[in-house]
Parts: sequence; structure tokens; C-alpha cells
Amino acid sequence: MRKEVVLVTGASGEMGQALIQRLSASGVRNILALDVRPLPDEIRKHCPYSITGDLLDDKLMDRLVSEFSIPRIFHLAALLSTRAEFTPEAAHRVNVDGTLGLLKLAVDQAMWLGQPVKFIFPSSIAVYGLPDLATKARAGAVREHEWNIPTTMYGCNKLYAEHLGRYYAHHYRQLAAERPQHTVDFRAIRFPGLISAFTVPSGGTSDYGPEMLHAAARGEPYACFVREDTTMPFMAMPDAIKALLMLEAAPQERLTTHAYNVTSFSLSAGDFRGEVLRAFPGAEITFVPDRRRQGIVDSWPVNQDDSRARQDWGWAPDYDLRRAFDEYLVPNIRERYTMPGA
Ligand code: AKB
Repeated sequence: MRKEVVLVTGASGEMGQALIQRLSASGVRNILALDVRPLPDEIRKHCPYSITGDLLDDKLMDRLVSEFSIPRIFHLAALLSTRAEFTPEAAHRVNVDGTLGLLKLAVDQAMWLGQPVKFIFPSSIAVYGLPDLATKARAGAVREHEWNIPTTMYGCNKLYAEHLGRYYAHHYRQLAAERPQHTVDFRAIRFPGLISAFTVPSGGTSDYGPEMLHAAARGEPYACFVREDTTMPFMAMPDAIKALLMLEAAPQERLTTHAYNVTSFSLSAGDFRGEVLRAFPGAEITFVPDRRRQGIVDSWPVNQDDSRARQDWGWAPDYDLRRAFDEYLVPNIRERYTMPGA
């Protein structure tokens, strides 16, 4: 008998950890966690099944197929935008080939199950590419179909993976004599920069926000790698998890696109510093822009228009800027770094 599981890839990452905790809190007891890095102990206890391994390993994929029945997949594993620029081909392998392999696995699973497999995919603001600051200012909050010309490997990978998902959902093997009756129910969300109170991101370009905050809480100086006026949207991690689960639960007939923007607040790096100083008045935060990482954030929009998600599946964030800092980030971060051994 194959064991029925909810598969979470990228389980040891920031979003993976937060999602697993939320799923477990809502009573999901059959999580299969997959990551190249071992799971932190406090996450492992929520997962009856966990595998440390690489999505690109064919033997591992065969094992997943033979041991598990997988009607739901949260495919979170990815190499983020800064890291991907140092190893673009490796990023392509993880972000594109890894996704392709998992889509194929989902199609095989759908055949066994006799129903489409839910495939939830976090995409990113990085799928957008604005050519210069004047255009960025003029564009304002971008809609899903606008400015889909990313400048990063990660952005290209995410945009293409969205299209692969759309293809597997609607056009897979369209000329085959016997097309599979069921494939994947693919749903993607384009996230802004995410901020967690419990984990610090690594390898991304929106990392300056959370890095600034966590450094201040640890009493360490921080040199921000973008200019003070740099503006992009951010979201508190609980809202990101809420968005994934809301989109997953939305009735298929309500959905009008395969990839949705979500957002909650947009602010400049200077304003971010102001928020951090309100909570940690002694924080030492300077601006030492890195020209190349700056270029990446400059190519991302100042905000994302999420009216489609609001209309189709009732999206609304719980945390605006004020609540995010006052009720989620600052209290939890304070506690985290005052705990013994933190
Ligand atoms: C990154 O900075 O690469 C990610 C993202 C915006 O998707 N946080």
C-alpha cells in the first residue's frame, strides 16, 4: 500500500518551515518533507515522513512514486535570485528541471489517483523586469500580464516554470492518441519579498529588509546593500502561508489565471530602516549600495496589483505595515533573540 502524503519540497527553507507548522496546526498529519538540507528538529516533529535528497535525483523520484500516493504538492524548493546569478546553470537545473520532474511525477500520480494532483507553486515578483527607474516609477503596481521580461535567471526560471505548470494542466501531450484524463491542477502565486520573524533568508535580493531587522534585534550593525529610496513590496510570512492555503482551497471554477499577484505593503529601504529604529532605537543601519544587487531590485516593480486574487478567491492580507511590525515581527523577533542560546 502506498502511503498518502502531502509533499512539501524546500521543506527546510523559510517558507517550507512556516508552511509545515501551519499545516500541522490545522491537523494535517501526513506531511512528506523533502529538502537537500536536513530538517530542523522543531520541523521534523511535524513530519512523519522526511527525505533529505535532491529533486534532480532520478532514484529519489522513483522512490517517491513507488512508496507514496501524492494528491497535493507544495513545490517550494528553489535557488533564489542573488544566489542564482552566481550559478545560473545550477539555478536552471533546480528551478526548472526540478519543477519539470515534479510536474511529471504529478501527472503519473494523477493517473493512479484518477484525479488531478494539486500543485501549488510560489512564484515571485522577480518575474517582472522594468528597464529603468523612470519606467518603474511610472508603472506603479503592475498587473500579472505586464512587464514579464525578467532580468535575472531566477525570474526567468519562475516565469517559465509557471508556463510549464499551465502546459501540464491544460495542454499536456495534446497530440497523443490517448491523452491522460487527469493531470495537474497547477496554481502559482507571485510573492513580494517575504519577512519571517523566526528565520533569516539567504540567497535572495529582497533579503535586505529581513536582514536589517534581524541584525538590529541581535544588536549588530547592518550595511544595507540597496539605496535608501529603493522601493518594493514586502509581506509578513503568515500572510504568505495564508495566501498559499487560500489559493489551494479556491474552487477551480473561480480561477481566471494560473499565476496570481499577492501583496500587502510597499515601502522604501529608508522607511524600512525607520520601522526598525522605532523598535530598536539604538540600531546601527547604514546604506552601502551594491551596484549589481541594486540593479536587480531596481528592475522589480514598486508594487504588485493583486486585485485579481482579491476578486477571484477573496485574498486580503491580515498584516498591513503597522500590524506586521507591531504584532508579528517585533514581538517575535525580540523574544527569539532574548531566548537563552539564541
Ligand atoms: C529573492 O529575493 O530572490 C526572493 C524573491 C523576491 O522571490 N525573496
